[in-house]
Amino acid sequence: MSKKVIITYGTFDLFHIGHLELLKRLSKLGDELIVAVSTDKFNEKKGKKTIIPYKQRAKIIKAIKYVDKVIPEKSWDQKVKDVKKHNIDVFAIGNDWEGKFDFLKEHCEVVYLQRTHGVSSTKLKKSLSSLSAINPDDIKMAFEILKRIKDDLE
Ligand code: C2G
Repeated sequence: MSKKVIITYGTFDLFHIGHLELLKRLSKLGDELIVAVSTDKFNEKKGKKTIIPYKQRAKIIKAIKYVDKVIPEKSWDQKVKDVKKHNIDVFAIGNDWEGKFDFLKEHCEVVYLQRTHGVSSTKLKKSLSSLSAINPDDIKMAFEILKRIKDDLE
């Protein structure tokens, strides 16, 4: 009985529960899960600025127990070659890409999985940048005011 091989593609920046849930569900679709992680150069082409560099993102994904192999994603048009090279049975990705990779149906099964709601790397980046936008002196002043109120209440 030959192994059922699954492949997916992604940036996986600021690894979060949405990524983990997706990898877990992907691993249940077959016997071997290959993850193509977008390189920093390719992300620039995608117009995405990542916080965690490629090497570290690839290492994090490889360390996830659901993942068997990590390959680099360097271009939009490598998918057909990858499907043939790795004898892929199923191409799967989150449904934010619904329909975008149907052209692969000629070569393998194509599955779009429901994304996990309420979490995304973009959201995390926004929170981080709004946090870092706060002036430390303002925080200090806020604490002093709170302390004075507390003292007054005692
Ligand atoms: N994802 C999810 N739930 C979230 C966030 C992300 O299921 N809350 C899924 C996405 O649908 C995707 C994977 O996690 O399948 C990785 O998401 P990104 O890192 O945002 O990947 P992206 O930059 O969209 O790259 O060639 C395809 C691209 O490389 C996809």
